[in-house]
Amino acid sequence: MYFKKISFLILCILSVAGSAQNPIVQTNYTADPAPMVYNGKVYLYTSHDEDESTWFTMNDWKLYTTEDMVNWTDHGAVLSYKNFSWAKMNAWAAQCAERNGRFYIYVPITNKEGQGSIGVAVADSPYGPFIDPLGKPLIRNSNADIDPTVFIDDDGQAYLFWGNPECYFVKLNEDMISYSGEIKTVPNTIESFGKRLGKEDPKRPTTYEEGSWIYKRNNWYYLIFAAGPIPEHIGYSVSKSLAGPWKYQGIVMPTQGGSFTNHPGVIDFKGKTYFFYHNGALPGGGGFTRSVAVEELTFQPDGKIKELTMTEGIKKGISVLNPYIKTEAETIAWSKDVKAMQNEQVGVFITALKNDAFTKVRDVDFRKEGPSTFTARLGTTHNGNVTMEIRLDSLDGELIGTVEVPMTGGNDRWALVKSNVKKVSGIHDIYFVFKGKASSQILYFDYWLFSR
Ligand code: FUB
Repeated sequence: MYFKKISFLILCILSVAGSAQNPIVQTNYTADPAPMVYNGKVYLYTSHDEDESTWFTMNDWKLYTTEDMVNWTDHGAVLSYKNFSWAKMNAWAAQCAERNGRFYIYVPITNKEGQGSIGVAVADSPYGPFIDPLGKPLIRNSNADIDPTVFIDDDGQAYLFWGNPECYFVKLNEDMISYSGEIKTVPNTIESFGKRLGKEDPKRPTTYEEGSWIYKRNNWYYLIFAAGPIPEHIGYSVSKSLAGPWKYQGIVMPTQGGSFTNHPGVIDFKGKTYFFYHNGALPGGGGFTRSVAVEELTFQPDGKIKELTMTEGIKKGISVLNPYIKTEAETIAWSKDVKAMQNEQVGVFITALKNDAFTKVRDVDFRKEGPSTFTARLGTTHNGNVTMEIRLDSLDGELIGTVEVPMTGGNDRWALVKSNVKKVSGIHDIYFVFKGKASSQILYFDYWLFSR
């Protein structure tokens, strides 16, 4: 336990220094990761802890994407519990799946009667807009109706698993918005989920707690779940059939990370397997202000998962970023003192909160020729002496350009600014460093690109 605390402390120090990749979003609190691979991209849906939450104050679901596993683009909130006419509150752990070019997101919400329920919303694009086709919950089974996970098997049969403290499952119909057959329960036995340590609780005889995730590999199904007692760790069970019997295998990730919950999400992407989870690693972070992180997941020859601990994250990106096409300012590998926001004028953008706030973009490939011009859409409410420095490879690395940020008067008013930059070639990390004397909201920044 002492070792885990120390290593988590080291992680937090690395995060402050900017050499970490975890947590993967620093511009908002995120939780309950639900990654989905579609057309060569990872779509990461998350729940969202509001700033300064002291309870699960969660109103919407956010979307982040990546192609390289190190630079993540923030697409803002793609759905809110308010989009469901029957909902009262609690936009908790969701998951999205694609079927025949349509996207189905399964969401746990507390209904107007105060009951746990699972809804579904449908979109023609992974970015939304998602619409509730039913106008009522898909599942209203018990007050254990939280944390849905959706899985479409190789034969096309889709399943929904969910629940706390029981693990339920049902077969979804091909339309993905209805189900057939009875709702079944995975037997909450020590054989299925392992013996719970600590104080005895007749309602929770095993380690199964919540947050299930189904993953398939080599014809084995893995049921990965948040495990108790609290503070949670992540455990897993395997079976040859989704109907069970499940056999408990042990720990995927021990209790660590300063949040009393954790939540798994697993995908295969470009030849590797990735394990997403959450912790309390951001400044101000904790059990109700969580952050999503990712590690590579590996297996033993017999299919057993190699136990993981929380680290500073993915070390090497899997592709480079092209600086000669428009890149959103909210495409970020790491940042400090920056907030992501969204409005009607420009969608998602970032705001630098303090002097020396920065964003880092990794593995930018300037190629041999290199650029001569940098263009950015940005603005500020302050008159004079607000700049954005463009540096290479570290916070105090080579300065290749400085953008003077004009006073536009508000984040609903923007300027397109061109600046000359020094010639640079090859692959570099870029640091955008924001400078200004104001005590808050130094500048806002929407997108950038280099040109020759
Ligand atoms: O985020 C709210 C709840 O906390 C989730 O539904 C659980 O899985 C736990 O992470």
